[in-house]
Amino acid sequence: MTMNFDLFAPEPNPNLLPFDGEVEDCGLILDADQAQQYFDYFYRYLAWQQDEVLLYGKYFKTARKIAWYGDQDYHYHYSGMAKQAHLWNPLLLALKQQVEAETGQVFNSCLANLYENGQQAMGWHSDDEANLRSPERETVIASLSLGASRKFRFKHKTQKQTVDLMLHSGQLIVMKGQTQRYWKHMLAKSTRVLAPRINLTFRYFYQDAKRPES
Ligand SMILES: O=C(O)CCC(=O)C(=O)O
Repeated sequence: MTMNFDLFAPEPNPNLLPFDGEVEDCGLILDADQAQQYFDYFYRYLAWQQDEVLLYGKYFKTARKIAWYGDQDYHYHYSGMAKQAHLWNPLLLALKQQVEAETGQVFNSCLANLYENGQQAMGWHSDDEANLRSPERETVIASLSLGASRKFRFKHKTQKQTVDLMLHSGQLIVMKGQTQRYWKHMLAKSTRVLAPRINLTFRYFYQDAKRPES
């Protein structure tokens, strides 16, 4: 069964998921002008670079670009790939503080994604790496959209349930509780979307997490 949250003017909703996790839709936390100004600035000034992913034993550069920022120059090594966070850009830091005030959560990093158009997307995955988990604190990821509206989807890992919603410019959702454990998410492709979109995912990164692959 698919639940569809396709409202054009998103209303806050405390939980979009039917079970096994929590995705809070905080609605629009920026008005259209603010969202556009942030979009224009981040599009121009964040340190965008193509991401590299390992698929079936081969490295690929993604079409979408990423930029990673944090309280420190965190390092992340995964399957032979090394990534390093930049120290906060001042405007991104101000927005992080606004998101912290909206959500009551603390974040120490932000992974930004840039999709130039609807052909650029992100496949099914969950953000359940060891560096995002702690026995003391549940994984909370706040995701802020800027620019073109895009379809975002959740799929339960063992049941047939899916949940779809449109993400609009200025809209904030928060993935928390058991969401990363039981659900995957993805950003769908669309031939109709020609405009770019930036997504900011505010996260808490544990630099010293023990990972089996490190
Ligand atoms: O662009 C989006 O909304 C999805 C981003 C995402 O899934 C991620 O950063 O893990």
